[in-house]
Amino acid sequence: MDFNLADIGEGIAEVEIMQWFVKPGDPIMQFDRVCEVQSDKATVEITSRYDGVIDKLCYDIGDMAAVGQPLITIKMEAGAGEPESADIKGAPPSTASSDTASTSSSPPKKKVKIDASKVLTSPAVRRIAKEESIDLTEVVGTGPKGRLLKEDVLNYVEARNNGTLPSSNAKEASINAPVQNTAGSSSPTQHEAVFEDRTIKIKGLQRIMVKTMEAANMIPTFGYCDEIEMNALVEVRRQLKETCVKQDINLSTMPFFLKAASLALLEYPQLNAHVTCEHCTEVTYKGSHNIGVAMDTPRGLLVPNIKNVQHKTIKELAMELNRLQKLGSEGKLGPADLSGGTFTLSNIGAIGGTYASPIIVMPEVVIGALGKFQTVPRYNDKMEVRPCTIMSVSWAADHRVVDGATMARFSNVWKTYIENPNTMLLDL
Ligand code: CAO
Repeated sequence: MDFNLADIGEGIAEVEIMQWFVKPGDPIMQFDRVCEVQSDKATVEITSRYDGVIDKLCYDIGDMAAVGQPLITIKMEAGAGEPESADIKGAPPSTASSDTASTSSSPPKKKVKIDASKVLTSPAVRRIAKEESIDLTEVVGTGPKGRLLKEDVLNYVEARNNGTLPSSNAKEASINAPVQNTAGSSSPTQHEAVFEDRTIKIKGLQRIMVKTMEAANMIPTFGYCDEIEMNALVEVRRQLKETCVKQDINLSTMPFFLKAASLALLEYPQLNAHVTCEHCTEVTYKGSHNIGVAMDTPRGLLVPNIKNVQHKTIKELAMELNRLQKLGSEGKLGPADLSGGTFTLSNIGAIGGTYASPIIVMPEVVIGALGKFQTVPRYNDKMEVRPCTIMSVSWAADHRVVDGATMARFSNVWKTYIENPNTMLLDL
């Protein structure tokens, strides 16, 4: 029978197949893992709802699977003893594995491809292999019990890019000459640039980004930029940082930016809103300030949000941000943190740059990009030059529902809170 991909919520219509945990011929029971899929919201493991034997996988790794369509087909009569034939039927005759090559019932030369999901390695290494479009079964593992280490994959990538990979069957060749593939055998040319065109399929999170960004780019956007003096905030943060460190909390400037945004949104609630995407026929002013933070993660750009910023202290915001950053770096951000945002800040300045042109996170109506802190000379009230730490902000607002004057007034309020962080105390 067909096993359809269930609706995983959040309006997700399709997901990418990241890895299969089963292959045709495998017996499967309810709650056994079938595959891992990825949407723009999260990576999710799909488990079986039936007992039986896997008959067919309907997609290859990297394919987009549609919600409601068959993911696999399962033979419901378990234990019929047919796994081997199904296995050979489903496998292309390419790389040999030592297991299958020695199966007595198979012709001696018959080659059955090993399932990449069975290769002994970590999710991080799988991710690198996926990004580099590498078949894990082609790489020799040098870790304990043949475990595939990160450097095994990186060495493989370099060898491939340098054109020094054994041509037809890298793994077999490497098994015959394992010394050449160890981490210490870097060739002097390994850091040389490869002056060749490379065409790479756009998939995974990037493919999802293509769709969402194309749609967001249709929004008529109003841009507004300003400069913020950061001297006072830098000093306040310096004073509070030590206290937070003792409590194992990393206090960056972001929690202050988030709190200032929430306080300013109390005055301008029309900027904390959702619009109906396609035709913008309705706008919903959102009750909670669920402020998204654009995050540079190993998976790419993700925008988790901190819920109810209006009810949180700066310390609580720091703790939430720490939690989200940890999950982001581990690739574990889930739908609960990635959905429901109402307004977004993107601290691209943590990487560099002064001004930016951010793209609205639909269906929200405003995003702000923060530039790099820079110490520059500035006049004070007495026309004396003094060093001043400046940060730029670049807002983008959906001009269908937000006018420029409102955006500017909101920005002024936000700026005043940041330039005078003590004033936030009055409103906490
Ligand atoms: N200018 C200069 N330094 C900055 C800075 C800025 N705008 N923002 C942060 N820093 C500094 C911090 O002060 C910290 O240094 P110290 O601890 O020594 O003082 C260091 O950079 C690291 O900060 P952080 O990244 O841990 O903390 P954060 O809370 O400021 O930022 C986050 C968190 C998630 C916003 C950030 O790590 C990030 O991912 N930014 C990139 C966002 C992005 O990619 N936007 C583009 C979206 S469109 O593709």
